[in-house]
Amino acid sequence: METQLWREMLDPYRLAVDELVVKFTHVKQEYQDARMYSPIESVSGRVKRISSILEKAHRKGIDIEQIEEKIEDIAGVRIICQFVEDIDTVVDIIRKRSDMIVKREKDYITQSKASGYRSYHIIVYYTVQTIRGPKNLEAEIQIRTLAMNFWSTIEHSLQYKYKENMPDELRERLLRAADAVEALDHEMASVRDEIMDAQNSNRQKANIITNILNNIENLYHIANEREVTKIQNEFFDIYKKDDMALLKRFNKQLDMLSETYHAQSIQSLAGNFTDI
Ligand code: 0O2
Repeated sequence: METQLWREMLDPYRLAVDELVVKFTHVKQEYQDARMYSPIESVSGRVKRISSILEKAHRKGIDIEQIEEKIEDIAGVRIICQFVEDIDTVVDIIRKRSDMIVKREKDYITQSKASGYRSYHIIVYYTVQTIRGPKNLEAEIQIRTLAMNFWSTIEHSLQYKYKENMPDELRERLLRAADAVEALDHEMASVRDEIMDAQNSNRQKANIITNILNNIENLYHIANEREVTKIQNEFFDIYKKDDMALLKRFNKQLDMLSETYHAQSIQSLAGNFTDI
């Protein structure tokens, strides 16, 4: 196939990957805006390289005309989660969406591959709008934990290096590493609640500090400079004490003061701090 024809064929896949990455990143954002723990840690995507498409077609005995029909991962999106439990939540989110239809699911987590590879794959039908009209195509969504991703990235580069000739000893080491990854995920799951609490309180602290700094900045424009400097120094003293209760009380007082000046920070106006 000529380069121009490849480009024409791959263009809608590029659009699909871009759209899907935006959509899943937005899911993460929505959780964060609602101040909830996000089951999505990060999202990335890629369109399969022509050389990889050709290699896969050759490996699977697929004719060039059947590439779009038979290769399901020309468009690929990867969703990384912190914990194994989060994978189920993400799978549910995908199943419930109306802008993608699940074609099939491959659970390599309960049934890992012989290589030790673990991940959850969902092949979806997804429609993009192009100047030639709508195009329905397939995309593969890989969902895995940070630990699974670490393993598979390393193993993928080794596979690339050795092709079919990976030394047995290395293969065994990778299998042992895969077991260690599974144990790590299991161990992390048992402290998930504690980790989530810690992350939530870090996020809450960061939000309070942002709110305080916004309020101080707004007050600088309208209030007496000496008074604002005094408030700022007071904030630094409290900040150094690293006491969450003091920080919350100071934030509340500053919100009330700012309200009298009509200088409340946008975050507190949006009701972001109703429970602090
Ligand atoms: P690349 O370079 O990542 O694009 P099948 O369902 O078996 O008929 P397919 O497409 O081979 O068809 O399915 P499978 O096995 O689910 O593989 C799809 C993708 O999952 C692979 O794409 C890899 O990205 C990833 N994958 C599968 N097995 C492994 C593995 O053992 N190690 C690693 N690191 N990744 C794996 P490609 O096209 O093989 O590769």
